[in-house]
Amino acid sequence: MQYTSRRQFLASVAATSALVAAPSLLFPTRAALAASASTIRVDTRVIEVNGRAATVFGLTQPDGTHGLVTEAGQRFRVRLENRLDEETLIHWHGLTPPWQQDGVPQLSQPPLAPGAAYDYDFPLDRPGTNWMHSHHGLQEQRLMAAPLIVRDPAEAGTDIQDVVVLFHDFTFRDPDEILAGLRGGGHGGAGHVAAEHRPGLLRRMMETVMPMRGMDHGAGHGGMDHGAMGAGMVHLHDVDYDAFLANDRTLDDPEVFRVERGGRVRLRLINGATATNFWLDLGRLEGRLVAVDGMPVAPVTGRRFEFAIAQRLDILLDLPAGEGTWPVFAVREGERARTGFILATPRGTVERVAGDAAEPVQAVGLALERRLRATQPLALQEADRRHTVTITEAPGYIWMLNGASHGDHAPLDVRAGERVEITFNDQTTMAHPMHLHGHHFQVVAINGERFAGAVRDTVLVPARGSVTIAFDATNPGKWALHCHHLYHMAGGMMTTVEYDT
Ligand SMILES: [Cu+2]
Repeated sequence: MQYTSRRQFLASVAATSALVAAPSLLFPTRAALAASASTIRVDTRVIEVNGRAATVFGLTQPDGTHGLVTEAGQRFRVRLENRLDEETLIHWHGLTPPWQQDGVPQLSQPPLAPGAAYDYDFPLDRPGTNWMHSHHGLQEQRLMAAPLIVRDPAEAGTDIQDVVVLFHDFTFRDPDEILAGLRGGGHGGAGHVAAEHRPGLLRRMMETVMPMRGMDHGAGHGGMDHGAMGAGMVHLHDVDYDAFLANDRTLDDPEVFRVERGGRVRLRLINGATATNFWLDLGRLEGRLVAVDGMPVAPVTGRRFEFAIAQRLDILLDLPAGEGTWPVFAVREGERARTGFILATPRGTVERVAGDAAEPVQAVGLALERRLRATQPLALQEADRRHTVTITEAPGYIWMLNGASHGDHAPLDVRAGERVEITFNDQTTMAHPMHLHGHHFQVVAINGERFAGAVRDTVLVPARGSVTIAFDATNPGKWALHCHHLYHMAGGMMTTVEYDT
């Protein structure tokens, strides 16, 4: 949670023995948590990426903490201050507030004007690894995203070390220009040959016709990677990136978390990328996945985990006895590009790790999703109402749910108290991470095959496939339901679920 600067880190390495005790010091006491509201300032900050300075956004407390750690049973009392010279609004991804405090501009509340502040106040019933991010324009691409960790008071006495990492995809370019390029607006200019400067649908049609061409972005990104779904070609990426970040850092200068010899670690991992599905790669370690999107699942043991946009993974690690150093990676699907961080014991030697994986990884699919089982599933119940949401795309980078882009959409009709099922039917060549606000849902079918899967808030709907989710309509209001790929959402891929008490 603490974003340590390189200077601070070097200073703390000098005091290695103190670092072993540090985890408990990183978290405020319960009394301190209860005492007062937190302030989160939306501001700019400068980070270094690939040796260049980059001005990005931040969501920072007055003491410099990026994001927020709090505890279930407390109220979420946060003053959000907009210190930018533009409007903004922050969504608390994974929380289930009253709908007016959900942070979606126009739908929940007006955007926050420059210099304005807003006080959020609602109960926090549930622990979980969540995050906060802008829901305004394309601000999320410029790193307006931070962890929002709700700890379980029942775990307060345990000596599990939390390691919180937010992953992101980074570009030096202006996100508005990227979107204009995707729309075919001709913002490419001389010398720009990036894939996204061709209209998306046209490019994808070309790929379908010429599957063996090298396609969009260079190294290791051959046509074979796209065939993972079987029938027809699947398209993975709309946007090229300059870097992938883990807590703002690349593998040139990764964050090093000092861990105890033989200790137990809870990785709280957040895919805060705008347009990148990752494979989480534990390297030489084996871990137990115990929660997705902050909600507990029957443990799944493994070394590599599919990790779609906006999802969270909580992974428990029992470190080997003795000194050691363990890099943990997030690799972009279909490519070798990766980012990561390092776990190291007090005397573990931190060596440089390669910026790219040896081989391109596969497309992210639903192999893991099929294996997940909620430990707190929805009650067994027939659906009172069933909706189908069909996903389509039109030239000009227009993305639609049930044939309409956001603004022209018809809200999905739901009544309070109902068990609702929504089947996402994806007719496009891309997978879409679909996120429902204000509720947790259970994944109950993939491609029509029923099972009682994970309870979560974001699920990847595969290209040309379908996923069915179920939820109980117990939080009346106006809720966004959208693709969490930022450029798809900007292209119209959002509808709403609306119901009264
Ligand atoms: Cu999408």
